[in-house]
Amino acid sequence: MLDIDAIQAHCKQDPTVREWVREVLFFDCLRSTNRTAMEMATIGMPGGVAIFAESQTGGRGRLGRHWFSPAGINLYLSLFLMPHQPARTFPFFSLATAVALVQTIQKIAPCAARIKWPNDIVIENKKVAGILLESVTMGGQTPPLVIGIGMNVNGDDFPAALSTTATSLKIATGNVVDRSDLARELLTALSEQYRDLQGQDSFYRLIERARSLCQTLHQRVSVRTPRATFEGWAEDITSEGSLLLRMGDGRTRKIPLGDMVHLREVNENAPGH
Ligand code: BT5
Repeated sequence: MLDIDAIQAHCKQDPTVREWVREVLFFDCLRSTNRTAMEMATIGMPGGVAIFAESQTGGRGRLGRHWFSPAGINLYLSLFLMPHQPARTFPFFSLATAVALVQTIQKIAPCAARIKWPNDIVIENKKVAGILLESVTMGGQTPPLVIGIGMNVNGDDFPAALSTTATSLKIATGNVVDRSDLARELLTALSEQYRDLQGQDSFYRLIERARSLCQTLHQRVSVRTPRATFEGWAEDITSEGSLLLRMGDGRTRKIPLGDMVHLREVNENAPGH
């Protein structure tokens, strides 16, 4: 079981975490932590809530996809925030979350974890964590933001459909990882990254960090947006967080963070899809 008291105490004591998380809720089993967080958001509850579940029966990925969520071995977390920032900046929270996840893994379970732009964390090309951002419009008010994180920590038994594309920290390092330590470090890293989004040059610094932790760059990729699929050479992450693709005809195309629905390497049975 997660050490609820230790995680709650950490959130009260760490001043940076306190700015973002004022309440931590734990559930044995939820349909989806994101669903619960979105319900809180839509009935107008105040933000600053972290919701953990030991298992999920309907864990969700993007576009109605499912997140495999067995009990007691992994992390399923949603943060419900009211960021006081325009909704157009929300995609940067996704990148900031990815950076925080890699930093946390490097600290608690050192291994070759990298960002698969924009919202997967992979180890040797297998998915160890996924991020799902959700929001709703609230009739002119600042919209809430729900950031869902699923991380495979000590699971080593995946359903057949995921057996070649998913991994866990335990599989990658050979060690059982203390999930409560991981949760505390993660909340600190997330809060630090989100705090940094508020400062001057903040997006610039985030992009620099994301570039250095990103495995998507400098290879051929296929990117599916809601409008079309683009194939090209992933050249850079631009200052707006877009993926810069060099197309076959030599021209470049920017795939905005907010447009990003799906990304996989060309000619590869890539994770997550
Ligand atoms: C994501 O979606 O990667 C976002 C996943 C977010 C899950 C968290 S858990 C806490 C919070 N509450 C929720 O209900 N959701 C969030 P996407 O990029 O669409 O990837 C989904 C795909 O990843 C699936 O179609 C599978 O192929 C694969 N997948 C499912 N479960 C997995 C797992 N545990 N590990 C690795 N890959 C998985």
